[in-house]
Amino acid sequence: MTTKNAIITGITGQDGAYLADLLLSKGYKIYGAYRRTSSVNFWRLEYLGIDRHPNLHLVEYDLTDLGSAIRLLQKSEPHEVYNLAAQSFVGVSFDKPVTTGEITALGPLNLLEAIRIVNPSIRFYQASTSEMFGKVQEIPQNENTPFYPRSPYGVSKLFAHWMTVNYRESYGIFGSSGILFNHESPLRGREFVTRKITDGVARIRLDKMETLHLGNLDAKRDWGYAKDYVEGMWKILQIDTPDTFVLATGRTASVRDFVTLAFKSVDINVLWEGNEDAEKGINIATGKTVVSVNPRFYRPAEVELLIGNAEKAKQILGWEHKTSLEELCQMMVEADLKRVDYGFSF
Ligand code: NDP
Ligand code: GDR
Repeated sequence: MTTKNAIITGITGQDGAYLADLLLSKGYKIYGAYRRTSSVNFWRLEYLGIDRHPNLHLVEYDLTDLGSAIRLLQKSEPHEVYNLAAQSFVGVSFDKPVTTGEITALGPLNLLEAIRIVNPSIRFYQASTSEMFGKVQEIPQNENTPFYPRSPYGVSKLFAHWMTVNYRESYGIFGSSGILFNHESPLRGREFVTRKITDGVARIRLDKMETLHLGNLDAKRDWGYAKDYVEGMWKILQIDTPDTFVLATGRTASVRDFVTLAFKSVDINVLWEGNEDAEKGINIATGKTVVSVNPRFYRPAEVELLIGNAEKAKQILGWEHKTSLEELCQMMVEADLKRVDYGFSF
């Protein structure tokens, strides 16, 4: 068991909750940094049963304020800082590019500056993303693949990624980045496509909804399980030298594939008809339209294909994903069937 302190920003998000659970099991004292909102948002910590853990201290923090970052470090004296907070929804970043830049690009810089001022020996993890690869330059993507982000979110993350590298090289700060490919779970927000699908499939199975409306079904993603990935985040900060690592499964699937899989897990077989803007998914047994494409969900610029090569993480960290896409999808559908059945709103 460790006696270390760690700060997790974005503690109320999917990864923040799983990482807190992991670090608590290792004996860490956690300072979970969250932003002040009018209603509390700790449902994921409650879901995992850690919201009242004696080693979890929830502290208010404003990502966009340098003074707030400095006070957070002075108060909690961390050995490690995991920066998971971000405006993380790609679609919204097109509508709110400035806000996204302030939070997702400049937020991490405030933390790096605070580390430089308060205690340069603090280890820093930046939540970088496969969205930085954006437009396909090569496949599979690894740490040496050129970046070409396709959204204000991707551009903001790329700024923070290079700042982490720059503070490492300029000031010797232990700043590491995990370039994580999409990772999902029953704790995923419902605005993201996998959870939107598993929630929709559960509602359709339980006759609470007729049709799931989606955007681009052709986009391909490398989807893993969030719980596997937070283990990789921790490993990235435990080695001797700060570095950058891709975490991915090495398998890609389209949104259409994920929909088909999710329906299949509740014994609904889907037949795809039409194409592009007019594509529909039909329940073969009933003839009902269960999926319909709505161009409202298209993005101004799309990332068409992501597939990662996590060989470096395997060699240096001993990290590999453990959960298959089928297991992940099944787990998410089952969790949503229960939630819809019980009438839970999260
Ligand atoms: P979530 O969207 O679930 O969580 C984001 C967190 O950031 C929430 O706790 C949110 O708080 C917090 N946040 C947002 N804006 C602010 C702000 N202005 N000040 C303080 N906190 C803020 O994301 P994930 O858990 O899925 O992802 C964690 C990190 O990893 C993010 O940085 C994301 O961009 C990155 N990432 C995620 C991947 C994935 O597939 N999940 C892949 C690669 C990178 P609140 O609850 O109040 O909204
Ligand atoms: P992404 O995740 O943009 O990859 O970012 P998201 O689940 O939002 O989209 C994945 C793909 O699905 C397509 N899509 C839809 N997406 C949403 N949200 N809703 C729909 O109805 C829909 N229909 C089709 C999208 O166009 C896209 O191609 C996630 C976030 O967690 C980021 O923070 C993280 O950095 C990356 O993953 C890796």
